[in-house]
Amino acid sequence: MLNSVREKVEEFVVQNGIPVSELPNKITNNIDLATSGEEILNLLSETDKEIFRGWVISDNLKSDGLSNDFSILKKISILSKLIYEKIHEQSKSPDKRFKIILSGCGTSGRLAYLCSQTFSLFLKSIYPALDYNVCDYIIAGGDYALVNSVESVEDKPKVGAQLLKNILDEHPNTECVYLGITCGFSAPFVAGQIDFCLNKENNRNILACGIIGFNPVEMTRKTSPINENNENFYDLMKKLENMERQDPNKYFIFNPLIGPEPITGSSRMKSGTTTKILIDLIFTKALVYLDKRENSNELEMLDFYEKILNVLYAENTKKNLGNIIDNSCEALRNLKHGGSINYLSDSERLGLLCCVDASECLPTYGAGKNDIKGFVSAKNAKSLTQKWQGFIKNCPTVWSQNIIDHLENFNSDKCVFILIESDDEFQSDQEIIDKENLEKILLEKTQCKIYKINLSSKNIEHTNRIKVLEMNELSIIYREASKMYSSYFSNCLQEFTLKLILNAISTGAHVLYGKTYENIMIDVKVSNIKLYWRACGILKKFCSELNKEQCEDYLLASIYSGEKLTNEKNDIEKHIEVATGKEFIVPKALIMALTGCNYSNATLLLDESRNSVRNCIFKLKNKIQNK
Ligand code: S6P
Repeated sequence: MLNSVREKVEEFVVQNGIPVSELPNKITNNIDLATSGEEILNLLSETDKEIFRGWVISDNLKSDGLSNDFSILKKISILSKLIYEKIHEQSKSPDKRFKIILSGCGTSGRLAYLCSQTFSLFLKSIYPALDYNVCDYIIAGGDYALVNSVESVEDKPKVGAQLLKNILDEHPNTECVYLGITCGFSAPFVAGQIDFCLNKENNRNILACGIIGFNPVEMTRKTSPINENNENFYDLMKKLENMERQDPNKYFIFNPLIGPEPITGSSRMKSGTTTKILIDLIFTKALVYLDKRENSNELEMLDFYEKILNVLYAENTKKNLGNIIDNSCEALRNLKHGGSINYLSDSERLGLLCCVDASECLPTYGAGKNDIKGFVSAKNAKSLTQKWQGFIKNCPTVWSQNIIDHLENFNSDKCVFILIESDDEFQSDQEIIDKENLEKILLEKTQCKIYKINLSSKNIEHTNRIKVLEMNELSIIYREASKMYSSYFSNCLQEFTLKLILNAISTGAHVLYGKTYENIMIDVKVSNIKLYWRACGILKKFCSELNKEQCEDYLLASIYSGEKLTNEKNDIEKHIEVATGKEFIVPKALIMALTGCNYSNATLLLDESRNSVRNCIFKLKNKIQNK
């Protein structure tokens, strides 16, 4: 007999056999038929609401959203109290060192970085004597992966465990809270770290070990052994679940069931947003304890996020933001005629979000490195912190050099420039480019379309060429958050706002451009184990008469360009190696599976549709249905 809502939802997911993180979302099933940015926003508004209000599975079944998942809220409270006690203890006796380590791959690692920086900097501002970052981060692939895709390291549990060990070794006698993030409960990199934490020999300085993800534990990945005992991620999660039951003050599984992503599997969206909210709440609540304020209420904090959703998806904003999405899509349609989408911020914190969103379009939508870019404005690269200088060297989508040197890149009316206006407290001592001057030059010397997104407390003037996305209610919300909690919380809310806006622009522009079929990005790159199985899942979804094995065979035929397979079929790592860098693997496999044609003919059919995967599949499906 199933009692709780959670049990019923979990049972549904397990019976269905597909993890929530890989399911298509019913709300956005027809997102590829949307004809405007505003229509896309209507859909995203519904899927984002699921984070707070729950995922509607059927007329009788709905999961708890963050706002009524009391077991998760309770865990937030316990962990934040522990963090508070340790920070407080350290502020009294500085030799008692304490560290929080956030870790993840891809977007999860990027959020680990962002959240750790915002929190550490804030702590330094209230405890000037702190001479190290209380909150540290690990990202698979190192800092290079902050703005580049390095999907393959995700599959390496030993690398994950070693990096965690390195931090612990570097800080002996430091008590640590470890929080791993893997939205799909699928990244072996994070599993390796969980395995490390659960091992008694390593456990001495680990005060707490937690994981964030958005699937039932039962749906944790069961393939890929993680350790010498041949245990897989699922085995470890079962252990963790057991330990959490026995010691709920030390072990934590944060896995609210917020429903599938608007673009199937794109965990940078809802899951990334929810990850951020969970971490924001844990840290904000710890700060409230430190401040000796009245006890805080998580529901009241969540209310701030929902208020922001309401502002973002209000009719007026939707119209203006929808317009930015439309023009951003136009820029993509005109890539050959100077079209491009460019974000710019003069805050390191928000600038990182810009660069991250832009760089995620490469692996998510197969975007080219010039299609969508993030800029951090500074007079010259040298004035940025060392970390940023590293990014610039490594990343094609981050430009911080004097933009004026690159004016020729914006000299088309199809090029869109989106300036983020903020009054950021954390600006470092970088030399900020004179924004008015930049605007003047953009206006006088280029033809690009210019938009401003106002996240500051000031009003900004609209002009003929500069359109402003003004959301006056935001500054009231931020101010209230700062007054009731801390300026840290208000910064978290600002990051949340910008993340949603940028995700909507980049997703909306690519979907309108025709990059998805239904809500599925078919042309997924097969660059790690998760994506290999996702590719098989896509084939299965569109060719339901085939069994799993046949789907895998079509995928392999495409990876090996129709040649006979000479490697072991179960050597997935080898298949991924061969697939890396190849184009249109899944679309070609799908064409072969749908039509029964060979690899060369699949290539021809795709060519005939000018590589528009959506058009090709659409035509083929119609043909098959009309037979
Ligand atoms: C998803 C993004 C990926 C994931 C990464 C980690 O939109 O492109 O880089 O963040 O694969 O996934 P997970 O499930 O371990 O958080």
